[in-house]
Amino acid sequence: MEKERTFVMIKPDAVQRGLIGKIISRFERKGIKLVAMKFVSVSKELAEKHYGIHKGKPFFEPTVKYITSSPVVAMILEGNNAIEMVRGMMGKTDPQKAAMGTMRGDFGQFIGRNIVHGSDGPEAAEFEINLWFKPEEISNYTRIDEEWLTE
Ligand code: IDP
Ligand code: MG
Repeated sequence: MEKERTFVMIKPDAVQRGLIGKIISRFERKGIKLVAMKFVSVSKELAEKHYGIHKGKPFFEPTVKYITSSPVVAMILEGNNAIEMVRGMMGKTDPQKAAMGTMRGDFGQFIGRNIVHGSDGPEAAEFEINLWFKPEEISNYTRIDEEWLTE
């Protein structure tokens, strides 16, 4: 399995509902490594770039409004197969359809308030990491449990 980095955002609804710790805790207990993190009041410009591929879709404007409505926690997570693993932990886009046990399934109710974002593939991960973080904001380090996470 390949070591990957992915961009994750704890969205405004989760920040407002006091779920930051619970969400980060799920990534920690899974053994995914945090390599960058910051609390961000998102500008309209950044939100529009982040959701650029959805421009023109009916949910584009409301989603930009949602993401800029309150601060978010932006993170880069690293681990084996991290992109797909994080998507799996988040669950389907619509919390009504997301399985129980996933973050969206456990914490959310509506597609327009779906708790968390994770890059959907390697290209998106690269684009989003570069959009949200400067290289010097990323920490390269080894966690003491890393050798116990793989065979
Ligand atoms: P994803 O976040 O699971 O990758 P996308 O289809 O990429 O889902 O959509 C990006 C975000 O836009 C969603 O997470 C959600 O916040 C919002 N969104 C997507 N579809 C809808 C919708 O039908 N109604 C309201 N918001 C939506
Ligand atoms: Mg997406």
